[in-house]
Amino acid sequence: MTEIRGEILQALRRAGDRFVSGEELGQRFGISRTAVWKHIQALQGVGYPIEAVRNRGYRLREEGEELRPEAIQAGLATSVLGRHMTVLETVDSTNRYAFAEAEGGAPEGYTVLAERQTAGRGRRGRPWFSPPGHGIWMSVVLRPTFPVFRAPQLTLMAAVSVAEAIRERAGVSVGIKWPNDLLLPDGRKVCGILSEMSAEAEEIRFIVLGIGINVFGREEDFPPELRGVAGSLAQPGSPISRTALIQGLLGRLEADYRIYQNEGFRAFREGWERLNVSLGRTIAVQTQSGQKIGWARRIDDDGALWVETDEGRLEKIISAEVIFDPGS
Ligand code: BT5
Repeated sequence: MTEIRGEILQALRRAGDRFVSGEELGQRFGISRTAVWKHIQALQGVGYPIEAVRNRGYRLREEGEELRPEAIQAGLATSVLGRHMTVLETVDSTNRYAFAEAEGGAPEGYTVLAERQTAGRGRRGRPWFSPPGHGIWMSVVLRPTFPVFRAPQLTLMAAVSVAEAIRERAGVSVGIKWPNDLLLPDGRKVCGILSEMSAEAEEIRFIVLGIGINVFGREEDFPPELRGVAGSLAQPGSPISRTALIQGLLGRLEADYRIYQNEGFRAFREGWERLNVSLGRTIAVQTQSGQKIGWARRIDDDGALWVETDEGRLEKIISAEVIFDPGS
């Protein structure tokens, strides 16, 4: 989002229910009314619900709100997750921030959100594109009592929780690509999950569960390397409130995390299978010991992916990158 577009958005947010005229905005930012209108159209294009009324000006509907802890907590049906919360304007990475806070003793459920990350991270040092106001960049501190080997399954559980919350609160059916991607129906990635752990021997000290969801944003708002690869939830005309989505997410995560602690991934396998878009396809998996091509057969109670190779051998994959339809 260009600097000025962000400023216009902020001005509309501050105006609340009031209409702000194109003239007033133009004067404030030293641009013409036509230029204001172009910026408004661009904001509408990424999904911000802005009303434009002749002779009155522009008004942002409630769903375009900025993130505020009090507003999020007011509608939160959790007892632990999100009860302690920090919302930052800018941070390098909410995962990095939450990790440091957890090391300093932050309690279970402590949640960090940022409007913008300057060094959002994915797995294996990959970057996560997190422009201001466009998404939900969130990290939650968990202090589970289960053993270290079960940590990767938590990411799979979280994928189910997040997918369900997105369906409930944003009305979008996303699919799960093993292990940690959520995809729009057309295959573009709309969410990534990164859990990072601090452990001593077999004991988990804490896990930071990081969730990145693109809410607003058009194709051209993504950097070239992500165009056609990444997508957002909001469409012009069907507003999504990030506050409501965060409330839904935390509610789901808390309920599912409880079940997971008692019953393990087994309790989520069916839900995962229903939402998954990985099984039954030819995939390439990039593991630490090289690339394997095969047919994704099933997922087991431990969350491992079973792949049948050309020679008919079944291989169990615990951690890898999955590439769909290799060679096509
Ligand atoms: C992930 O990694 O998908 C995990 C991303 C987790 C991000 C959250 S945001 C809050 C918290 N704080 C953080 O610093 N991180 C977490 P991975 O599977 O490695 O995928 C990374 C790849 O996804 C990149 O190499 C790009 O190809 C692609 N990518 C980057 N930004 C994207 C975006 N905004 N939308 C869709 N795809 C993106």
